Amino acid sequence: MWAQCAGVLGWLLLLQAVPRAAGARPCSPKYFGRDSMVCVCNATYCDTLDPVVLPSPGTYVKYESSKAGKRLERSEGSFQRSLRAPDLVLTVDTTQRYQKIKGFGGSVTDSAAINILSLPEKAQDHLLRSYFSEEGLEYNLVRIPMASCDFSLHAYTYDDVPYDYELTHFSLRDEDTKLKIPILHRASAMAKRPLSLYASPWTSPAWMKTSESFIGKGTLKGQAGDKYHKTWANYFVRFLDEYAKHNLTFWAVTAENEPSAGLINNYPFQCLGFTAEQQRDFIARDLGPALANSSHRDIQLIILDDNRLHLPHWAKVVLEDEQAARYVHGIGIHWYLDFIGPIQDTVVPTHELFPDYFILATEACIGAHFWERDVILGCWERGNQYSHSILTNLNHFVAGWTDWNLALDLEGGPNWVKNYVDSPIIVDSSEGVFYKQPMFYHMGHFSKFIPEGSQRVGLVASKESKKTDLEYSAFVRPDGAVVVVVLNRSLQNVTFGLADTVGLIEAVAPASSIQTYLWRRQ
Ligand SMILES: *[C@@H]1O[C@H](CO)[C@@H](O)[C@H](O)[C@H]1NC(C)=O
Ligand SMILES: *[C@@H]1O[C@H](CO)[C@@H](O)[C@H](O)[C@H]1NC(C)=O
Ligand SMILES: *[C@@H]1O[C@H](CO)[C@@H](O)[C@H](O)[C@H]1NC(C)=O
Ligand SMILES: *[C@@H]1O[C@H](CO)[C@@H](O)[C@H](O)[C@H]1NC(C)=O
Ligand SMILES: CC(=O)N[C@H]1CO[C@H](CO)[C@@H](O)[C@@H]1O
Repeated sequence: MWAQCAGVLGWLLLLQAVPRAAGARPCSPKYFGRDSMVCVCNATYCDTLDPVVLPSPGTYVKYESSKAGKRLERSEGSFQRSLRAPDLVLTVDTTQRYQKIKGFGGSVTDSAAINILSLPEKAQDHLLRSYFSEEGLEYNLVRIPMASCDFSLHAYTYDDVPYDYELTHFSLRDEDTKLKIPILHRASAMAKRPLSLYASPWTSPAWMKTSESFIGKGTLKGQAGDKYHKTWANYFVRFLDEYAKHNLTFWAVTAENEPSAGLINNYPFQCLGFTAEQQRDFIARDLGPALANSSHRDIQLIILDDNRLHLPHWAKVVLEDEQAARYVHGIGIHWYLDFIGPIQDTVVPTHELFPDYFILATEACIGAHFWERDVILGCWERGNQYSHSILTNLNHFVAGWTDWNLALDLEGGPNWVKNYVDSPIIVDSSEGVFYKQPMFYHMGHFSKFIPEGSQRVGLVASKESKKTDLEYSAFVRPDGAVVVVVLNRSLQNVTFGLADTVGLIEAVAPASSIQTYLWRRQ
C-alpha cells in the first residue's frame, strides 16, 4: 500500500515541479515487437502537446515523428542564407494558390463512443483532449452516423414503426442521448477551434425500402417526389431538429453513406442504394427542398460519400442537373478502392469540371479489406498509409480528410457484423488504458498545423518528384504562417532544402519519418 501511495505522491511532486507551461508530456511507450510502438495513456497519464505558437521571425519550428520512435517531437531552428547544395530543394511559391482547407477529423460511431466511455472518466478526458484540445491534435471535423451503421451493437433507425409517414414515432436512441451526444458536448467544450459536425445515414427505416430490410440490396420504394422519398427527406430534417434540441448544430449532411453499397446483392450491413440518377432526383425533388424549407437551410449538402471510383461520372450526373446542383455544396470520397481509381482519373477531372464544389475525404480506415489484419498495434506503415493518402488528396484539390472510428477495442470493434478494422486509438478497457498508434500522430501532422481556412500553395521541387520517394505539401494559414509537411516512406535518410522568401532550411527527412515545418512569412 505504502509503495503505491508513494508512487502517487511522487507523481504529484513531479507534476508540481514541472510548471504547466513548460509543457508537453512525452509519450509513454509500449512496444509490440521491434519498432511497433504505441503511446499508452491511462487515467493519470497521457502524452500532450503544447499549443502551437508561431516561432519568432528568422526561425522555424519542426515537428517530427518517425518509425524510430519520435512522436510529434518539437524542435526549433534558424533560417540559413545558403544551402550546401542538397540534391533536392523545395521552394514555397505562394503565387500558386489552390484549394481552401476545411479540416481534419474522425467519426463518432456508436462503437467509438462505447469504447471511449468504457474507460475511467479521467482516461476518457485524456482521450478526448488528445483529439480535440489544444494539447492534442485539434480535430475540427466530426462525422456522425445518423442512427446505426456496422459499428453499432445492432441495426436500428430513428423510426422503425412501419408506415409512419408523419414520423410521429421518430426519436433519438440511447446511442445518441447517452453515448454520442455527451461525447460531442465534451469534445466541443475542450476544442478551441469550432467543430464542424456532419452526419451521414446508412439505412432508412426498412419499411421505406424495396428490401423491407436494413441490409442487402435495396433502394427507397417508389420514386423521387413520392411519399417514401418525402418522408426520408423529412427524416433528415427531424434528425437535425432533434440534435439542435441538444444544442448540436451541423455544418453538413451527406445524402447517403456509400449509396453504391445498397445496389449490391446480399450486402452484409446497413445500406440504402442510389444510382447517381436516383441521388440527383432525390436531392432535386425531396432532400434539397426539405432542407431549404427547414431551419437548417444553411447546411451544406455533400453528394457521393463513396469511393472516388464513381467520379467524375457521379458528379456529372448530379451537378449537371440545375435543379439538384443548386442544393449541393460538396462531394465526399472514401478511400477503399483507391487502388483501382487513380486520383488523376477521378478527383482531378471532377475538380476541373466543378471547381466551385469542395471535395472532402469523408471516410478511411485500414483493416477493411479481407487481406488486411484488423488491428496491428504500433504499426508505423499504417501511419504512412494515412499520410500518403492525405498528401495525395491535398495535392489534388481535396479540402480535408476524415478518419473513421475515433476509437476501437483490441479486436477492432465492436461491430455487429464483425467487420473489424484498425483505429488511431485502441482502447483496452479491461486495463483502463488506451493506445495512441502511429496513425494518430500522422493525423496530427496535418490537423494540428493546418487549420480551417488555410490554403494550399505551390511547393516547387528542384527535380522531378518521381525521382524521390519524398511526398510533401505546403499551405498558408489564415494567420499568414507557412506550413510544410514532408513524408519519407523510404528507408534512407535524405538531405533536402526548404526555401522561402524568408530564408533557407537545410533539412533531413530521416528514413520512415513525417515532419511538419512552420514559420512566419514576415
Ligand atoms: C499510468 O501511466 C503512467 C505512465 O505510464 C504510469 O506511471 C502509471 O503507473 C499508470 N497508472 C496506472 C494506474 O496504471
Ligand atoms: C444550449 O445552449 C444555451 C446557450 O449557449 C444554454 O443556455 C442551454 O442551457 C444549452 N442547452 C443544453 C440542453 O445544453
Ligand atoms: C415548408 O414548410 C412548411 C412548414 O414548415 C410547410 O407547410 C410547407 O408545405 C413546406 N414547403 C415545401 C415546399 O416543402
Ligand atoms: C539516419 O540518421 C540517423 C540519425 O542521424 C542514424 O542513426 C541512422 O543510422 C541513419 N540511417 C541511415 C540509413 O543512414
Ligand atoms: C526527400 C528525400 O530525400 N526522400 C528520401 C526518402 O528516402 C528514400 C530512400 O529510399 C530516398 O530515395 C528519398 O530521396
